[in-house]
Amino acid sequence: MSYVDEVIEKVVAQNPAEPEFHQAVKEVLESLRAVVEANEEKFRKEALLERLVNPERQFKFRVPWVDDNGQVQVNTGYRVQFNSAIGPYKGGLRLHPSVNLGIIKFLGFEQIFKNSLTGLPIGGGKGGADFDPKGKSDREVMAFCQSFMTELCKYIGADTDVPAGDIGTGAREIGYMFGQYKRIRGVYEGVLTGKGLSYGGSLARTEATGYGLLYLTDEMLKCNGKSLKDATICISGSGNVAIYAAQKAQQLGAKVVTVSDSTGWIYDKDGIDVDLLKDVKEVKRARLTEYAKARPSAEYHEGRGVWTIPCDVALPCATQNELDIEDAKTLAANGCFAVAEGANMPTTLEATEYLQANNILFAPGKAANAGGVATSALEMSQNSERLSWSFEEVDGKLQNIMVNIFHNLDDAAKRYGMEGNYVAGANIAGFEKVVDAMTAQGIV
Ligand code: NDP
Ligand code: 2IT
Repeated sequence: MSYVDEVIEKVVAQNPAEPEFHQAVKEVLESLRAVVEANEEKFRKEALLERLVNPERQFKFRVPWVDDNGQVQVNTGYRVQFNSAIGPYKGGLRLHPSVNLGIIKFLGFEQIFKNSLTGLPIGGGKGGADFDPKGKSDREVMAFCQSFMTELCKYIGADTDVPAGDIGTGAREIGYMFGQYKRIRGVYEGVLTGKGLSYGGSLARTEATGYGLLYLTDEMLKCNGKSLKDATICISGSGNVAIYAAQKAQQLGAKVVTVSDSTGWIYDKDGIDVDLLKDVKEVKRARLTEYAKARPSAEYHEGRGVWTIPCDVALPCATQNELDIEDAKTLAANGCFAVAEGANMPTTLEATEYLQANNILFAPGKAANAGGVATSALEMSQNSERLSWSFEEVDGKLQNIMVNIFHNLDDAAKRYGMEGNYVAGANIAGFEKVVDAMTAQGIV
């Protein structure tokens, strides 16, 4: 049996009931076959792949807090410190009822390669809890965040592990967590990114993932003789990534006609009104029905369905496995020519293969959404030098990073005779740097 197949089998056997983690490992290792085969003897001897798929360490902890009725609630918190070969662990904190160890491990594993692709010195990690901030008062969110950080603060630090936002963790949650870290540890340091501008945050971090997604998509289209100008775009999600993806898409001359949340979706034939969407989601924290009420051109539909609307470009920006094989077939039949992942692993393996086989340009999340973590690394740099850069300076660096990422993965795919396969290109380019650093540092 090949080394790749052996390791995939072991991962499935040793990590039962973690289907998302299996999926992420399979996607990466399958596309690394050519690289692994070229170095099989050495990699096997050094158990390189086994070391890559096993986190350096992981924490699971109790998070008790008191709700507004005086009732004690208990959630489970996680932090997986996956790989520190190229820098301190870096990755977000997801707060969502679906969170479990397998989800955090899939996200942490993806983060290793994503962070490597940014070209910046950050290792891979991820964390979170099965806490649902939706419908909670600010006081309840604060109580949860303080309890969560009371435990997490033992394992993180500006030079060891630097968490940030993800689903359910935005500026409010980062603020409460930062306050508690500082109170317990007694140090004012850049231990979290995505901070508010008044206490060490970076301009353009809020926009970075969505903007970066569009910078990379724009470059991918240009290099394939296409353009975002006048393109019709379907976006899923209506959170941090989706909102700023829609904003930048419009700035680049495209028309965004859909957004969604966990209960329904909007088709707005006149193009999404981003200011209204921001008011509904960022200020009122309301459902998309509020958007539809305020916007005569918008239709609201229950359930899922954004991929049924004909589009040129699809940008899944909500959550994992939200674009399946049936969606891929519908997109292809409707003439879609590019899919770029704003979310982490939103496209199933089967759907990804279908899109690629039908010559639809496909940019995987670990490249396409790397602008968020890249800008987090820029926030770390600013915190270290105790300076703040202008919006234009950060945004300019972000653009360069995204364009470079695209060319790195394009080149890596070409080097291995897989031109146009950006999934393979991203995995190979991300892997090469991590392997080089792991090899240089010996068996650790
Ligand atoms: P937010 O919490 O801001 O928004 C998430 C959006 O996705 C909401 O509209 C939410 O709807 C929807 N959503 C979440 N879970 C589900 C689900 N199970 N089914 C249907 N819809 C769902 O998160 P972000 O925008 O920050 O994150 C979106 C994706 O992007 C995630 O995959 C995240 O890992 C990834 N990402 C985020 C980065 C960042 O910097 N924030 C960086 C790189 C990747 P509702 O509000 O109804 O739950
Ligand atoms: O998935 C991701 O890259 C993020 N949620 C952002 C991580 C970060 O450290 O900014």
